[in-house]
Amino acid sequence: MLRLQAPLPEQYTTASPDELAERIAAAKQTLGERLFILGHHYQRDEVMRWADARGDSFRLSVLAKERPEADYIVFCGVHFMAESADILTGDHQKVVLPDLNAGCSMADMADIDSVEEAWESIAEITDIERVLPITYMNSAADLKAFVGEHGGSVCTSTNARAVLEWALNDPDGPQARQVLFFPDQHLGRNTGHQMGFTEADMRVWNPRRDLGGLDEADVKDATFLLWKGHCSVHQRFTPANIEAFRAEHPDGVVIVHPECSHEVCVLADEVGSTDFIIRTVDALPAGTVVAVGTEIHLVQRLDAESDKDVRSLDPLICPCSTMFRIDDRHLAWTLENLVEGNVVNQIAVDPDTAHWARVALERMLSIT
Ligand code: CIZ
Repeated sequence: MLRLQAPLPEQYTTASPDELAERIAAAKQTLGERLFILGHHYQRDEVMRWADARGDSFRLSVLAKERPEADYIVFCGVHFMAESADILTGDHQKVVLPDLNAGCSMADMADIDSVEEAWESIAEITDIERVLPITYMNSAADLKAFVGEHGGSVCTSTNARAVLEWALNDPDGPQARQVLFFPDQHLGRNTGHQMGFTEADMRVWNPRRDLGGLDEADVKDATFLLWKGHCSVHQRFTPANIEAFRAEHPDGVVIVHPECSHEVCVLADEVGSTDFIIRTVDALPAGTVVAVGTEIHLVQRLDAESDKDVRSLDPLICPCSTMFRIDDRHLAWTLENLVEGNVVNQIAVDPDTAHWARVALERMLSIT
């Protein structure tokens, strides 16, 4: 999706890191309680040092909601995260993304037109009342709204299993026969396996092909229709990375994110969300060598801030290039504009979309 960030004025592009740090500190002090800076786990350190709270996308949005005194929520993350914060916070709060080009390539792999088209195609050949749409938190607000309107739920990488159990197995839940899960096929597949389903119960829906590239029989039979989307960072990790690490560190521990492929997840010692990874590393004995399959800034921070030897599962380093767009220059520009009373890069979700997206988010909260 094209989101155009205007080039920054020269005073920001030419400033030294020290100068930028002084200016950010001064603006932050001037704005005081009116400002709340959120730092996603994948942010670089030069940005993270200014964050009032660190966390994953959902936790940060909830923290913003719990800070009604903050007029400005500066979300150092990516576009869908700022949208979620806008959906959950009060009308008087303005959510700002320091660089509009900080999108999420996975979220962009499912757009509302393709999802509506898929839904109509599925409805032509199955009982659509028994199909439930489930979207990962990492999706645009209009997809969350679609899900809310069609009785489904958002899920995070922490609660995907609970949400899918509710969708398919809970006697008090919707008792769906099938789920359309988007945009990350890997989270859907890994969670399905955890629940005891097999590949035979799953089909990948390719939005670029008629009927998702599937036969009618496949669409009718599959319990999981998994959208053909992926995270460019997590998809890079391979079974060969795990074999190489284990050969060098037989006592080492491998922890990966559920956005990694199923082949990688079955070989890992532990699989879980960013919060899970942080807690798991924390609980290991000091000195343990740990290979982590997630975004490199979180891995490096875990290494720097823990007494474990934490390294990337892929020695070739995997940064999230869109997260990386947020830097101290954009942060300084954003904050100094706020001091002047100019709200730049506000992310505002229209009221109708926000309403239905909130329904899907609240459904998730009521399940988990
Ligand atoms: O939802 C998030 O913040 C992401 C990107 C992953 C996670 O596991 O927390």
